[in-house]
Amino acid sequence: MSATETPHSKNGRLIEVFDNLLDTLRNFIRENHVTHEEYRHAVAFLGKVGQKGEASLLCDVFVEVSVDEIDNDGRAGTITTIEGPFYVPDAPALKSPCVLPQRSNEHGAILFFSGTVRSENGRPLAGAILDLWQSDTNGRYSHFDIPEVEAPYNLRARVTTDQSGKFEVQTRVPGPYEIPKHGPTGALLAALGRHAWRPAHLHMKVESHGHRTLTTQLFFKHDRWINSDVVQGAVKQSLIVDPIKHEDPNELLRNGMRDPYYTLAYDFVLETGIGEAARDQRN
Ligand code: MBD
Ligand code: FE
Repeated sequence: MSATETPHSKNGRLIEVFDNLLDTLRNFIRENHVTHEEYRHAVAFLGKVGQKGEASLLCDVFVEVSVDEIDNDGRAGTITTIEGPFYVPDAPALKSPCVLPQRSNEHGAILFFSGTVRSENGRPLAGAILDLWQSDTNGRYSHFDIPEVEAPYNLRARVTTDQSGKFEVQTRVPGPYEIPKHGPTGALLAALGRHAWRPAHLHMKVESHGHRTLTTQLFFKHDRWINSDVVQGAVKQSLIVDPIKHEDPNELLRNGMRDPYYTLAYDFVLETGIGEAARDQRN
């Protein structure tokens, strides 16, 4: 160990937890009398998960909820939920009000998503960043299910709040997401006799100087899968919203809208404290 390394350095942490992980795995093997054939089967499965690029998908579906729970225990402000496998950093930076990047023929009902970002004490946070990402109406994520060259950062943006901490974004209502059936994660779910659907959702990271970054999602009340998310425990009551549908022909005409559209208002509250970057530096 060099002089600058402490027991809290990355290796120190690895050394601290690895033995325990091994103990847990070995106990699991003994308790369940895992056969050598089963062991080989599991190793081959993990190989396929890597080969098909599903490491994050598999882990996020089955275990990220526990990491979110323990890492955000006792946290103030808006409740968190998992990040999932489809976040892409460095999405286009846009100033509110704005329209999320989308294809010229983007399908799905238009959604106006607005709200205020506040601190724990109620103070509106001007210049906060709402980093948004979501699937399209068919449950497809840009850069993953839609090739990046076809639609770079489609339905992704980092939106900056205005002087009063408000944001207003025009996007599309996302569709439910089904984990691909042809991959190992989908095959595992099928073998377990479980469906592979997530209810439609909007993802966001909300950050502001001097506050702890919030990673969460919003879900829709009337979604077919709202009570049976394949990611068990990811949907939380206070994250379920019910956008207002606007379909009165006169109202549409007045607002220059061709088709019915939705509006959604949701405010975010950030825990006061140091942000992720400062926390990393301290550790
Ligand atoms: C998703 O869209 C998602 O958000 C998670 C957590 C897992 C699989 C697909
Ligand atoms: Fe998602």
